Amino acid sequence: MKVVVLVGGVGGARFLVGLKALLGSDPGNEVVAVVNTGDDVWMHGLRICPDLDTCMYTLGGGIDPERGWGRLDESWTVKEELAAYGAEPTWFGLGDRDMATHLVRSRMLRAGYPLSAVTEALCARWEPGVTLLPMSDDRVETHVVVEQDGEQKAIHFQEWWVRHRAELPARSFASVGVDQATAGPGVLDAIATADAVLFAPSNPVVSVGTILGVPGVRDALRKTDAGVVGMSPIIGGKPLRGMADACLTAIGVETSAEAVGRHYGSRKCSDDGVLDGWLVHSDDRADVEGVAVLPVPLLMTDVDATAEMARAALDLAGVDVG
Ligand code: FO1
Repeated sequence: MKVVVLVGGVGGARFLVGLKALLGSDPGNEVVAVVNTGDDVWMHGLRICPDLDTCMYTLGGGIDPERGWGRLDESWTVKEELAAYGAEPTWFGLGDRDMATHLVRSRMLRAGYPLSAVTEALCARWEPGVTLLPMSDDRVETHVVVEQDGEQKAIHFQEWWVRHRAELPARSFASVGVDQATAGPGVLDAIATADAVLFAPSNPVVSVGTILGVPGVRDALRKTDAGVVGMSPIIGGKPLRGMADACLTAIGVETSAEAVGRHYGSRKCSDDGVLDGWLVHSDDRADVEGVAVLPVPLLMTDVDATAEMARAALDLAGVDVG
């Protein structure tokens, strides 16, 4: 069985751990993660790919579980030395161990390797047990139009997210480069040949939303024979982690499981919707026309709980895991 998952960062990686635990034992099962690269950024001459690295480290056992990003047992000597030179940005935490990933990636990119080949090379070390596909090999960067001191300006998503903790009101988001981008190698084919396609409980605007914006992805989702099922990242009207509420507000979507389900829309009853099913947390309710809504526990408290969530999603997608 082939399961394709659209994922972002921390929440998406946690979900993949549970899905891998559910399917991992059977060698006939394959999990393919289409990973958001809209958060990617050049810093200090290095290409940083936060969501790819969070998935790779989390599945490969190198993640710092508290932060949800970067490496376990990290040190920050290079970061301190950069700050001593006044080398901006000083607000972005580049750990010494993490730096090796960015050095290898940047060297390969400069040598002409596409991001998908770089990711494959890095995963040869980490062995995530899940195929990680960048949503695109082309540069697609999320920039945020914010209001500061009475004027509007666009800043990189990482500056908004990390430096300003998403506290500057976001007026809109732009996926810089998306119109010229093509879906990464294997992405559209994986969606077309999947037995099920799942949307991880990732940020519906800047993670899953960014992937949906890559040319061809939305069409592939509307055409695939696979069941397409999402999971709400909003529980009880709030995001569990991160700042999805600030992102949803910026695009005029209410922060609720129902509103996000409606935002993704129904494959059957709308001309651009992508869902057949939508998991909401046990105590939440949602009515989404043309979408089968199922209340189940969505708290990824441990691997078993996450595996049960994955089982419910696959079941709703019409795939029997046994
Ligand atoms: N998030 C922070 O809140 N502060 C940081 O200093 C930070 C550094 C960082 C370095 C590498 C990396 O891969 C991720 C990093 N993140 C940091 C997380 C990142 O901003 C977010 O995880 C994603 O972009 C949103 O999913």
